[in-house]
Amino acid sequence: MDEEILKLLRENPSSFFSGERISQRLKVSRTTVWKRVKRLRTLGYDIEASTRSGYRLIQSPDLLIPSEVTPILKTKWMGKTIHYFPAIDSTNSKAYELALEGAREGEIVIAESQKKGKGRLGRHWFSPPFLNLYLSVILRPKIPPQQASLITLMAAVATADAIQKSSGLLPLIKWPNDVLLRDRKVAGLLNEIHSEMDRIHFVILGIGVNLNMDGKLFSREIREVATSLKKEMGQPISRKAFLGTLLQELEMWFAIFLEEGPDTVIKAWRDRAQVKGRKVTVTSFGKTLSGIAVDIDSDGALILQTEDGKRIRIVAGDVEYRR
Ligand code: BT5
Repeated sequence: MDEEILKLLRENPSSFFSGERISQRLKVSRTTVWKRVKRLRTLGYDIEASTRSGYRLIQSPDLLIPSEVTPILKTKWMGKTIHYFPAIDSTNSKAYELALEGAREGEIVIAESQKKGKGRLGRHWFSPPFLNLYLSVILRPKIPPQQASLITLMAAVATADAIQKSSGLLPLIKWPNDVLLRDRKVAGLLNEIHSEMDRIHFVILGIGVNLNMDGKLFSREIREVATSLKKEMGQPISRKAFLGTLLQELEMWFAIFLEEGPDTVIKAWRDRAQVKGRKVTVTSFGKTLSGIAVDIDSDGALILQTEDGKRIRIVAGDVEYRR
């Protein structure tokens, strides 16, 4: 109902909408309307109330609720259905559940905070409320499961481009799923797939981007390794505008991936990752290897040249850059 009240108030932003008319349109009592307006105010909506004239929306907070996000979306199909939660365990887990129940490609899950935000390998994604972006997109690409990691590369390119367009800063992608600004992690991606041997049923594309989190708010665990757009730009960013840009980039890069095949995505990834020739230490399935990153191959695996000259293909793991 909050959404409907806001919709009515937005229809005529400069004038008052009487409590009587709102209650008739929504078929609820005037007391209910007043209670809802009070609740919206606690969320940060500046709503003027006058006993004679009714209600008027003065200013909206930067929330990611559908009625704030939908009007600014320029995508064709992505994000047209938004599942919004003020707080949730994990947007990826919710999107997975929805996809199992038949949610369509392009439906998205957004939360203002996550209690159990997921990183890879059971790690935690720090997700405090109302500051950042926690997004999961349901995709149903008709590709074999071996190509699933290319979706991660595609999403990393889209996320890096959204960051660059929104901030003017130049991010760097770190294999396989980090986006860095000045060597610190500003965004992380977690893709989960549901598939059979030769067919993907769906991919959940999970993206966390630190937007307006101040340095002092970072948990101790990540203070030295993480950053946010606000920290790097020195000013806050509109979260809904960023979400709009990110969804546009994702829609575009996903189309490029499906229409042109992986090569264009891999080339774009290479341009934004500059991994070639980097000295790295890789941890993969409990083993640690050092060497020089040679490239990524057509399936998105990292090719490592070890110190004894062997070339090894790494399909999953963590990379640390060495000087
Ligand atoms: C990732 O894992 O980077 C994937 C993160 C994906 C998060 C999104 S949010 C929306 C969606 N729903 C979810 O539940 N998850 C996805 P990984 O490469 O394993 O990195 C995790 C590590 O990054 C942690 O162990 C910390 O060291 C660090 N970290 C945790 N929170 C962070 C944050 N907010 N910013 C930067 N680094 C963080």
